[in-house]
Amino acid sequence: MNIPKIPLGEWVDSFVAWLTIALAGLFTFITNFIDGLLSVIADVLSVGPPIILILILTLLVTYTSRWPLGVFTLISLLLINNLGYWDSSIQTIAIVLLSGMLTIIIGIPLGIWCAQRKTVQNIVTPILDFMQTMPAFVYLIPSILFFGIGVVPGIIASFIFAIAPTIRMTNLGIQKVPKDLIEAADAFGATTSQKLFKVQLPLATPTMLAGVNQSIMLALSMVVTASLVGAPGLGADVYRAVSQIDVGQGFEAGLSIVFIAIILDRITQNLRNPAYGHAVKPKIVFSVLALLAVGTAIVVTMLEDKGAVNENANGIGAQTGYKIVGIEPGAGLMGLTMNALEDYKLDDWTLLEGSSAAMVAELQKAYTKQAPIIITGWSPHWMFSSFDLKYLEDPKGSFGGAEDIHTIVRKGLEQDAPGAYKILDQFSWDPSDMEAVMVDITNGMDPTEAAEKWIDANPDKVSQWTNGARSGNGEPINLVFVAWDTEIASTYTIGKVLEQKGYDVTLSQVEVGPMFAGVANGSADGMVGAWLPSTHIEYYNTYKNDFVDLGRNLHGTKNGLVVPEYVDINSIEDLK
Ligand code: PBE
Repeated sequence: MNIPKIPLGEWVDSFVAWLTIALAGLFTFITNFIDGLLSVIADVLSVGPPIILILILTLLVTYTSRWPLGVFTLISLLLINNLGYWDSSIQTIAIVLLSGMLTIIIGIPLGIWCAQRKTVQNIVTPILDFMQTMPAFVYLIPSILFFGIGVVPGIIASFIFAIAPTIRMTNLGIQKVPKDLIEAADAFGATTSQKLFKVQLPLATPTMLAGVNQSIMLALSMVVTASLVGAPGLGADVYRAVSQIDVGQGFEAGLSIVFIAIILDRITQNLRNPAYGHAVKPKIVFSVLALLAVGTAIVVTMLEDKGAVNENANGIGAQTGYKIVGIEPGAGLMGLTMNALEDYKLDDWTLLEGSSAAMVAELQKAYTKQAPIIITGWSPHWMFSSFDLKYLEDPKGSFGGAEDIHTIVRKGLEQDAPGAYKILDQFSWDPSDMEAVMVDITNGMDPTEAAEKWIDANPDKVSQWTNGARSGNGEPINLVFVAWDTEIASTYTIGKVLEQKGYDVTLSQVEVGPMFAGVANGSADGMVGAWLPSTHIEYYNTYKNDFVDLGRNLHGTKNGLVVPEYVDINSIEDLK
């Protein structure tokens, strides 16, 4: 059959591109609104020393779910604090609370509407099915374009993923109200809203709350995913641990998530029938809590406004919210940037963690609006040819000078596949070669095709790499790489050359830590993306006894803080 590929992806692409522009105002409004709300919630939760919130939560859990769980809450929160995950936990709780609130505000009315109108239910149900089964990662992609990186796209993606149970259970709860009660209400001449508020909702509340409880749990399960686009909190701690292969940190942060899940679950489950509800009326408890929260929120916002007046409103810091847009938490560049923040005493600044792709999306967005932005950048990179950018001067040398990229292979590859070993050893090219491949990929060419195109155009270079190398006989070669534009270009190119020489090549995309660990423990055959002597020195030193360093394949890379030309600063010192 000869049906051409339906350009579904292209259609979605252009639709999203159109939305991004058409609704830009709305998206900015939503972003600012959610960001603002979230920082108020986080500020309220972190007013005073941790012990205050710990005690409040302990009392609340004791009240809803008996004292043994109260004791558990006290101990687990003290442990979280002791391990150093308190601030992250506050962030996570704030994110989950906000997603939960949005779920209730939007989900319950929708659920009621579904229960009242069959047509609405028939339309909403398949949409909910779709929202729940579409991998949550997928929502992150348009979310970044609409809402920029940071916590907002994470909250939106969690919200989409988590809202279904609230809608479904509200609908179900109302429909399950016995027919005869409705008939009795009708017989007494109750209006639709009287029926709803006096009969249906009270009877449906337990089911609805079960739905809200599930939504909150689903939102919590999204925290790690959301950290890929820059949401802070325990999820980011877990993601960082994965990308640096830090087993201990992964366990501690994971355990903190478990504790918070148990606490939130027990509170929301027993909200309606608190264990000690007979001793103190729920109304009183929840009113006091609400008053406390609102009161603190008002005080906190007022104090904050005062602070804002004193700041230099025109400085680059104020314009960018003291944020530097970073990339994957494990990247060497992130470590260098943290050092630079220290070297230049830039304590007010935060470095956002996310991914290279999210960083570029953010740059693209700012650039179209000519908005100020500071990113962590490196060359070679196509972004320097697509945008007018400049490196900020680095008089203290925190980012080091020009570097090399090394090829590293596993021990034993030389014996197992001498031809492949020789090709990898002889692989070497210039930044301009790499850039040529990168530009094609950015312009939409498939990486494999871009690699082939470069290989066809540069037979001399390629024949130097393959010179004297024995052809393969379908031996498997597994190359690992991180999804940085530089490494995509180099890995696909050398992979293609190996394939043309008769090897059965697999390319596996991984995080930074696993890239080094994989070659060191022999589960991968090699990689061509070790930036030395500074960027990856820590990974290099950790694993250097367990792999073979074949030396450099490229010379002349650069790392640093990068801004568009239209941003009016020239040096990292100007950030002060
Ligand atoms: N980079 C690109 C990597 C190395 C390649 C600069 C983003 C890093 O920072 O680890």
